[in-house]
Amino acid sequence: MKRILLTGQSRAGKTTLIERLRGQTKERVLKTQTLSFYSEGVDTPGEYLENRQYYGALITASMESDIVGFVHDSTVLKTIYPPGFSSIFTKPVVGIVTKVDCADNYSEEAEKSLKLAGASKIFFVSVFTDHGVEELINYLSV
Ligand SMILES: Nc1nc2c(ncn2[C@@H]2O[C@H](COP(=O)(O)OP(=O)(O)OP(=O)(O)O)[C@@H](O)[C@H]2O)c(=O)[nH]1
Ligand SMILES: [Mg+2]
Repeated sequence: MKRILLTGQSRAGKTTLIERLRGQTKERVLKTQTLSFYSEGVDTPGEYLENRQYYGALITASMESDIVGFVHDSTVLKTIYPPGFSSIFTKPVVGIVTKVDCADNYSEEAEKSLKLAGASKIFFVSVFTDHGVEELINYLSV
């Protein structure tokens, strides 16, 4: 399985997703305080994307992964990803739109901004309903 580094705003659902990829079903995850390395992926705090001074740490951490996932909460309209952001990484970048089970859903806008940021493929997932999770796991498995 490819090892994926997840970045995205605070509360975007990165840790919940990583736990699912790890086969864990925790009802509650704690706020991520620092980089967390697992064989399935690398979890990062939202602050690493929100504050530019951490970009270097994200780039360094991505060296330990095969692929980078730009995570975007579908319930949030505003994007944090600058256009072309994928170019700071030397690894392929995919987009992951989370929480698609929620009624307030800006998935289309999220897809557009993730593509603009340079994501080559976009996944739509909900860890709560498991929508799209299998597709992501299959993608990471080949
Ligand atoms: N409705 C819904 N909520 C979700 C889903 N995935 C995560 N959440 C909720 O979103 C909130 C934030 O999830 P986290 O996984 O902690 O988010 P994070 O991106 O790791 O946040 P930081 O560690 O602060 O960067 C939690 O209350 C989760 O239960 C989902 O698929 N659907
Ligand atoms: Mg987290």
